[in-house]
Amino acid sequence: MRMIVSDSDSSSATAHRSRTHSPSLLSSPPPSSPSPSPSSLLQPLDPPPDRAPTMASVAESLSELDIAGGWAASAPLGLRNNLRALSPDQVELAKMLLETGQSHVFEHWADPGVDDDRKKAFFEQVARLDTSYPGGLASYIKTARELLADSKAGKNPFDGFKPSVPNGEVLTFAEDNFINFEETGVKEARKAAFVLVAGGLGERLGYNGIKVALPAETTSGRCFLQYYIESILALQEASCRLAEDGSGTQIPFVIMTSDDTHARTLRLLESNSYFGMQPSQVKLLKQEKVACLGDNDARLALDPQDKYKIQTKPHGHGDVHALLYSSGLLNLWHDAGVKWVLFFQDTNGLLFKGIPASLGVSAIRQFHVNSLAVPRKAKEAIGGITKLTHADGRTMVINVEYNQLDPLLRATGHPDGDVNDETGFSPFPGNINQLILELGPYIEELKKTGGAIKEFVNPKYKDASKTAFKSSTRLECMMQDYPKTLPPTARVGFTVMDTWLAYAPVKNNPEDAAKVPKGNPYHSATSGEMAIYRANSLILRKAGAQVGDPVRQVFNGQEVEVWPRIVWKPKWGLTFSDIRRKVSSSCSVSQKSSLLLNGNDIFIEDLSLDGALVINAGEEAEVTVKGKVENEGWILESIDYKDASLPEEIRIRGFRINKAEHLEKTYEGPGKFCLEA
Ligand code: UGB
Repeated sequence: MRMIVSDSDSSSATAHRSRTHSPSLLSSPPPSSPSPSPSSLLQPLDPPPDRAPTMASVAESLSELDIAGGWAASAPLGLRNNLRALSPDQVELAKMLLETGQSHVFEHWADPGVDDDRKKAFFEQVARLDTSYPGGLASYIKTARELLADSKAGKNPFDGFKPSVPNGEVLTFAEDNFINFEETGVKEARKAAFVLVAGGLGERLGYNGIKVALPAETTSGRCFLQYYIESILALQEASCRLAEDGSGTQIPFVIMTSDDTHARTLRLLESNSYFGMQPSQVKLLKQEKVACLGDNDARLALDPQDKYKIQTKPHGHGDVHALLYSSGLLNLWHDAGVKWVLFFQDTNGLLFKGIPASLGVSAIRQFHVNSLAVPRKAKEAIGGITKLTHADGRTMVINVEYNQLDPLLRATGHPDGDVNDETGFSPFPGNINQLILELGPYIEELKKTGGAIKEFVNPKYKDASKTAFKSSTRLECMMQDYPKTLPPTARVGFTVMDTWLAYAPVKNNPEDAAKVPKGNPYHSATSGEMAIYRANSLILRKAGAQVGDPVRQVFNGQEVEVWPRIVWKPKWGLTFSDIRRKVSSSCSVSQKSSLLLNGNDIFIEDLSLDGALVINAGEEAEVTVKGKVENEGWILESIDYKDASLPEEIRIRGFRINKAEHLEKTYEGPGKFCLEA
């Protein structure tokens, strides 16, 4: 199915600049005919025959635009010489650029007849930048000028606000209230939609592919996207099973992509049959980049390789709200009975372990906004959830980004800034950027804002005079800033969970990770994988199993705990109650072991494992596992991340698995089976 949200009539040759946000919205499977891209809004040289303006109408439009005198008289020569070759729309755009102080973009323009294709492409790009930003390019430039002036003046964006530690729901895994919240969360899941923001390239990670294609761990080799989809499907199945009316629901799944990630994300889905999801369940929304700014006057930066092109950079994950709103999906979901929208990021392999309980918190506490959080180490590169109280009495509970928390604290009577307290952690819970929004109030808010999120600018100045930038900058926005415009009546809360359970992102390359201050998390591919083994081992321990203590090993210069490599399909263990039902206290798994559970109804009874065991069970196979399994197992071997003969996804971990020996059993079913070793 193809979804078009922008007004397709606006693709006519004579269309005037639209003031609505019209993103490229692509659904999956890909449309059979090409989507109208914003670039099709302008067709100066070869409009379709039925839309082709006549010579007389062009002349009329141009005279209306007054290209002979007025504004055009003061235009740079490069533009003036080309004016008569431009379409009325292009003239309009040129005028807007001059009015917003951008005449420099035309200064080097060649005479008519030279570089005409590049000039056409220039206007297509300007039209795209104009239509894809709420309020248009002029509004972008105006905001940029204001924010750059604030930045130069060193203005604190939180001026007048005092930070304090807010109250929220703090959960401890496996306690009774955690189990109750999980149960409620699973019931609610059939009324949820999931949104993954995956437009970022992950430059910090130094990986050339898209991050969602990286294996979350290398024991099963399951990539992040597969893990997310299988987890959503597991929730869908469990939730529908509990539905009183017995109705089946398909949980919608949106992925926000960008030009950097779109094609590869689609390819990953298609070449893996959407990892078991119905293609119609998945929608890709592509965010556009925004124009770069070269100086404090918000003069647009031209691409150093192509003077007919404006340099662009990503606008940040905050785009997701405007994209969702303008796509029309939110209303469709609302009409279909969806109540919750869950937002999440691209590389957290523990993500879904915290989802059922936090969705339960949203439902029971009736939170319009629920931010998931973990205890935060001071200076850790995650935002802090903070209560801000203004001198005039206004308050809000909001994420203060990691680079802003320290200056804010110092400016408000905390001379040491962002430091740990006596618990060894920052008093501000760490934002892991998983948000649960209640759909009804979310739609109401977006009707007012169109999904526009308060932006910020972060120029890197050449020197203390703050008059020049080291490189061009741009405006950015963050999805967690959504609550900033909410009224004080909005129910904004958060849920804190144990880090070991819910948060292990993969963001840093090996060299940077190795330099992280001692005691702070590495957030690397190495630590992300080890965190999955640790969480699964700790969960099995909580369920009663005896799981060997970890050993400490160094990979890629990072010292990590190596626990047994226990991995299961999301369907096997969606909640703690599920897992407890499937594992008996008389089983044991030694540190050197690997246990891979590829099935749903696998019951671990009196298993004693010292080696590697793989169990594959079909949908209708119920397998009970008993006895002693001993073999050489799967051994972790250190590798050098600089060894270019190895694949990048292995190098960034610093180890590979040598599958020396294992026992593998497969049960297709239907039926009951017993593996008695
Ligand atoms: N992303 C997009 O989809 N589009 C963009 O334009 C940019 C990013 P980063 P960072 O949980 O660890 C966030 O770069 O700077 C996607 C929070 O702001 O990984 O580490 C991208 O694909 C911070 O408060 O974000 O900071 C990825 O999925 C803290 O919570 C996601 O956005 C931190 O994450 C995040 O991009 C964290």
